[in-house]
Amino acid sequence: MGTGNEEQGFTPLKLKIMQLLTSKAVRAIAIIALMVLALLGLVQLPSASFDHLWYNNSFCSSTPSHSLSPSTPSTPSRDNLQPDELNGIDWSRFAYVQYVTNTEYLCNSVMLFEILHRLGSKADRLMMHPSSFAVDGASTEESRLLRRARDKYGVKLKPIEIQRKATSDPTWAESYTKLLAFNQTQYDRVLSLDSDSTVLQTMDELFLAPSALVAMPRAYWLNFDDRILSAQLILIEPSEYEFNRVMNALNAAKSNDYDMEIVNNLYKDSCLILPHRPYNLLTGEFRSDKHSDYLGNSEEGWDPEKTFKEAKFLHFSDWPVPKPWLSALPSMIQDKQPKCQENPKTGVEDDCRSRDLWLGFYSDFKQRRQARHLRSGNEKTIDGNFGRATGGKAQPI
Ligand SMILES: *[C@@H]1O[C@H](CO)[C@@H](O)[C@H](O)[C@H]1NC(C)=O
Ligand SMILES: CC(=O)N[C@H]1CO[C@H](CO)[C@@H](O)[C@@H]1O
Repeated sequence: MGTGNEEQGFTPLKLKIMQLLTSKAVRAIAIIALMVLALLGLVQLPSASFDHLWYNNSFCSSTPSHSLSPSTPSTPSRDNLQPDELNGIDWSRFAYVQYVTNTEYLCNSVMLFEILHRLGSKADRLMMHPSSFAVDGASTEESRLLRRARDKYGVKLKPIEIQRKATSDPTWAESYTKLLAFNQTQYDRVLSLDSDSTVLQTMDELFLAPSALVAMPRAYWLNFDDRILSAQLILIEPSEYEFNRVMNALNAAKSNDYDMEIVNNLYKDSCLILPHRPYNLLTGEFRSDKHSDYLGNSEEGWDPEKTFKEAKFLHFSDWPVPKPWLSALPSMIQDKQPKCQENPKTGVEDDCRSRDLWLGFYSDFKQRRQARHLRSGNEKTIDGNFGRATGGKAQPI
């Protein structure tokens, strides 16, 4: 019985282990463990190549990639392709475009193209200038600036006829010329920028926005309920058909309907709305005490530095302060510059960030313009053309 006892003592234990090993729970655990191992193996191997594709952002590439379709021998080696080529983006189909009607705006336009060049923007740069401006073989101020734009900043020059109408306000009489951007059908898409502005960051990504004949931001500073579109920045798909529509609207326009009214009438219900934040900031925002229209909500506090950092396109608009290439009286600046804000902790009005940024916008513009004067070696002429001679005429927004 002793052995029997022993055996009896041993056997149940062995049996228990056997039973345990074959029990549902252990089988289930084993299966799960195997599955986890298998999954880890499966996930690990391809993950590197997915990362690779994702990093190169070529998931939606029109160019087939190695790992997805290895049997395309005619495709150039992926190592020889730039990321943009992998994405199938041909930036020469797109252009930043500006129109110029006089020497003063020519200088502004060259300054803006200089920024786009300096920031390394990828799309073409196209300047529509009066055909009366000679480019080569002349030593006029205009030809010097046009050659600088072409040779230093890679700007393509397009001679055009200024579009005028006998309108009531001469400030805008030539602004119809902007609408010639609709006629630049050598491009799939153009981004028209007003030149009384500063580009703070490139806007190449706008050319890849969903297709729309016209895309514009709102004039957020105007009456909110009117939902007016701002023509300071217009993304256009040029076409003969749309150009004819625009020209017909121009010919039929009333004397106080300018480029902005024309594009609003034609596209207010069909255009793609671009966020005015960050694509259309006014310098005047830094003087305002109400920021909810720009911010798009009333909860967010005004942070001038954050606004400046996120903005891509800054338009000079501070009526009655004159545009930055005209000289304002020091008393005007003193009077109209942004007020320093009260620091809630100390009660002292020592938060002057809005004012410092605002003064910086103007001095930056002046300095860049000045630098251009000095480099021209022809300071007197330019000063006569651009500077004090214009008498600081202010333009309303
Ligand atoms: C529009 O473009 C066409 C083709 O380039 C050109 O012949 C025509 O003169 C342009 N129209 C205007 C008003 O610039
Ligand atoms: C063509 C290209 O840009 N290839 C890059 C894809 O991403 C890897 C890094 O994940 C780079 O090493 C390649 O140069």
